[in-house]
Parts: sequence; C-alpha cells; structure tokens
Amino acid sequence: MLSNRQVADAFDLLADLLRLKDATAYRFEAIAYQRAAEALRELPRDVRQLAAEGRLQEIDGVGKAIAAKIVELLERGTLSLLEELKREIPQGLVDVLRVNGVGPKRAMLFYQRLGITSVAELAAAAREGKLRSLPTMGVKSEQRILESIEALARRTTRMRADLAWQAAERILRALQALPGVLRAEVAGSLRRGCATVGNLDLLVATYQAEAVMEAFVNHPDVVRVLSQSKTKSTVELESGLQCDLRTVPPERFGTALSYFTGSVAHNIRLRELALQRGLSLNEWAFTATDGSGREILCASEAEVYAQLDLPYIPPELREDCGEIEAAQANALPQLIEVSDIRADLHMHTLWSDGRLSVREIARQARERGLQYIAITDHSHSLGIANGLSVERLWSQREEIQRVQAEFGDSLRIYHGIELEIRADGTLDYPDDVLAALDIVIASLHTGLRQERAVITARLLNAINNPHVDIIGHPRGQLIPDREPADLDMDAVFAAALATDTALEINANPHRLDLDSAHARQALKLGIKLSINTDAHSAADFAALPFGVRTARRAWASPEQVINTWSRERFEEWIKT
Ligand code: DGT
Ligand code: ZN
Repeated sequence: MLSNRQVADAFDLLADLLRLKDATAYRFEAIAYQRAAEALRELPRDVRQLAAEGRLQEIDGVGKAIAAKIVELLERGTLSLLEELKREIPQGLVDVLRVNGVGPKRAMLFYQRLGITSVAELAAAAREGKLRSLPTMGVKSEQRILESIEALARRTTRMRADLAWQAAERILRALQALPGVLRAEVAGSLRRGCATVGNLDLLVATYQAEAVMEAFVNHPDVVRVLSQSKTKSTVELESGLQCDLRTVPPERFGTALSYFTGSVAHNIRLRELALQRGLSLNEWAFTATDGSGREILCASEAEVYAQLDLPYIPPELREDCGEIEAAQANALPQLIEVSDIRADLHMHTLWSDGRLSVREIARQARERGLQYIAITDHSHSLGIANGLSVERLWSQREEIQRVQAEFGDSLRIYHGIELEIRADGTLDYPDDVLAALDIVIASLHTGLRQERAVITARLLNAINNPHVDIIGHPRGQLIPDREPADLDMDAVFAAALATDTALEINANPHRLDLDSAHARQALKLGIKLSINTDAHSAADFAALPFGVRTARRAWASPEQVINTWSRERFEEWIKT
C-alpha cells in the first residue's frame, strides 16, 4: 500500500513528465499536481484513511479529478496516465530537470537532438562542447549547466538523523557483543548531533582488529563491501547509506574518536593548537615535531583537550563556531540535557489527529518523568487534521479537567491549542477564546510557498498577538524533502524578542525546526526556545533527544529553554 509520501512522489513525477511532454499546454495541470503533492507531504493523516472516509477533497489542492487519481493510485499502485507518459518520455529526463538552467524545453531539445536521457549523458555532452551549438544555447549556458551538474553531484543525498541512529545502533550492538571489543562508538556528524548525515562513522577500540572487521563486513545489514583493511573498512547498507568502521587499540581511542568526530574545521583548529605546542596531531596520536618521534597517546578525548590546555568540548559544539575561543576563556555554555526537560508543551490527542486520549498521553508523559504538559490539538481550519471547533475545544476542556483531577499533583495538564495561522494571515480563533486558554502555539501549515513579504507578515501577525506564547516549527521545513519557507528571520526574531514569544525547536526528526543555526541566532538575541515533541503517539516521545541535540548545537543552556522551568515560573510566564 502506498504512503502519503509515495502518492506525493507519483504526482510530482506526473507533473514533471507532463511538462516535458508540453510545458505550455500542461502548465496549469502540472502546477495543480505539484500543489497536491506538497499538500500530501504535509498531510498529518494517512491518505488511505481519508480515501476510505471519502474525504480526499478536503485536502488542500485536491479536487474531484485529483481525488480520483489518488483512489486509482491506492487501488492499482500506479496511474494509467503515468504509465502512458513513461512509455513516451524517458524517465531519466526528470533528473535532467533538476539541473539548474535546464527546463522542460531544453531537456527535450537535448533528448531529441542528441539522444540525452540522463544527467551523466548531459554532463558528457557539455564537456565535449556539443550543447553550445543548439538553438537557445551558447558557450556560457553550456558552462553553467556543467557547473550545476557538478554542484548536484556534491550535494549527495543525506540521511535523517533518526534513521541513521537506528542503522548505527544495530551495527554497534553487534560490534559491542564481539569478544575483544572494548568500546564501540558513533563518531562523525551523527555524534555532533546534526539533523542529517552523509555517512555513518563508527569507531571500535580493540586489539583484535582483523576479527572485528570480518564480523563488520559480514553484518546482515551490509549489502556491499566497498573497501576492507584491518583498521578501516567501508560498506554500503541496504538504504544506500555508507558506513565506515575504524579500529584502534584502546590506548589511542581518544585521539581517534576526537579526529573522526570532527568537524574537519574543528580538527584543523586543534591541530594548530598542537603545533603551537611543538606537537603534530592526527587520528593516532600527538607526535613531537622535534624529530624525536616521541608520541603522546590519549585513551580519552578529555586527555586530547587537556593536552591543548582546553576543557572538554562537547561534540555538538565542534564546528569551529567559537567553541575554541570559549573553551580558552573557560566560557563554554552549560549545555542543556534531556534530563533538564520537565515539560512537553506541544501534544496532540484523539481530539484532533493524535492517537492517544488525554488520559493516555498524560500517563505516558508522567511515566517519562515530565512534571507538566500542554495539550495542543489543531484548531478548526486544519479540517483535515480534525481541527477543533470552539465548541469542541470547550468539551475538550472538561475532559482535561477530569483527567487533571485523577492525576492530582503528579502531573499538571495545561489546556492549549496549536492555532492555525491561516493562508490569509488571520488566526483561527478570536481573541476571547485565545485568552481563555492556558497556552497558545501558533503554526503555519498552509501557504508555505508564499512570497517572503506575505508569509513573513502572517507569522508576525501571530507573534504580535498578545495571546500567542510559542511559534510552532517556525520555518516549516521537512527533512529532507521540503525547504524552509522564505521568511525574513530577522523580522521574526525582532518581533519574538519584543513580545517575549518563544520559538519552538520541534523535536520531530522530520522537522528539527528551528534548525540549530537559527536557534543559536535567536538565543544570542535573548529569545526563549521551547523544545517539544509534537507527539501524536507514544512512539513520538522518542523525538525529544533530537530536539535537545539541536538545542545543544545552538549552545542552549537549560535556563534559555522554557521546558526546563519550574511549574511556577512557567505559569508566571504564560500569564504575562
Ligand atoms: P558527514 O558524513 O558528511 O555527515 O560529515 P562528517 O563530519 O561525519 O564527515 P566525514 O564522514 O567525511 O568524516 C568524519 C570525520 O573525520 C570528520 O568530521 C572529521 C574527520 N575528517 C575527515 N576528513 C578529514 C580531513 O581531511 N581532515 C581532518 N582534519 N579531519 C578529517
Ligand atoms: Zn560522516
């Protein structure tokens, strides 16, 4: 059965193939399919369920014709129109469209004149100078196409951090169970807490490297061995992700872990500091540069930093973004930890599109040691997510009060809303309703591709509303599919600061929004952050560490994140 994502992919493909066939004739049709694809990706509910309920046309951009196509896709796994187009037009041309400077007309021109059906063939033709003499082309546009193809190739597909952790943990567990493995750890971008990773970097401390490598390349998740030696092997996993394993003897584990955790920029700074002290530094050891060959081995990373007269620097900070200077000044931030989090302030229940009742989600929260939560279901204009009418909102309040009575002092349950910022910029509830709620999170879910001035004004209107406490997933990005909205973030920050509105780091690994760079900018200005899981199910509670890692990459201390506050302080804050 097809997922929302697969249905969306089919519509995107359909749009591209129609454009290739005749960009002018199918212009509006292609736009419509693409719009539907965007809405399907954002859809908070399973498209199959909506189809079963006959509610497909409630999806943004889905009319009768597209609804019929969705049904066809769900029933047959494909579309007759798509099959027909695929017979007419080579599918590789869709990739050719991803090259900057190549629209559908040029792609078809290259195909018809030169038989080009793939990006590789296009690159070869450009290198041989075959494109420049075609109509509308020239030496310059040929050069631009070549540069764009090279840029595309550099931008390898990266994997979301949660999937990468899953893959890494399976292999780590197997390695840790081997005799002779003293330590097995994740390094690289995954250890630094990045939202996406290019590969997995694993490191093992052992005196039995050969046996460990043999076990590694024979792990059931490995589909291909790209290289193998005693100290370093690279394999490919089923997902296409590459995984490197290095082995070192335990007395060298610290230098190796530090080196392979990176980042490259951070490593370069460490090497400079070592050179100033008459030492070279690589993954194996510090070595005296006086020609004596004297080595200093470090079993732990703390020893590596101590050798450079620095305190230990947490992996999330290792980007050469000021952490070396801060360490030298003994001014590293006290970074937030998962255990500092006392509250989750963005949670969905059965009242809108969540899968748990108020009671169940409260129980889950208490089991995880939270002290207070906010129930924030969708407001009514997000009809597709079963958004709450004002009437249902008040019935929900009664249920929350009942559950609150059961839980007593063990968990405080606040009644909030995830308030829709409508496409026209207005908010979904009138002010008197908002005033009666404990907490209001305002979020954008529609019109995310509006132009900068328009979408920024929508967000500012929400921030400036005195009842709005938090902006949910402010930039609207989805990892890895959707670019963030084109927002004027300086204006957003200025308004958030002026109104004391917190900005969310949505911990869902699909979002991680704000991203760490913007979160850091916000913190520098004095804006408060809120880290929330946006849980729709019990499994979603597992998102929290991803949000916390993103906050750590933003240099956040507990104080700056409202979810760490005592209940009293939090209540004080939502009141003002
Ligand atoms: P990724 O895989 O693209 O998400 O990013 P990283 O940071 O995991 O990079 P990767 O896998 O190429 O290399 C892992 C670490 O190894 C990197 O963070 C630092 C270290 N490293 C790799 N190449 C170099 C290098 O040329 N010089 C230095 N100093 N360190 C390097
Ligand atoms: Zn890596």
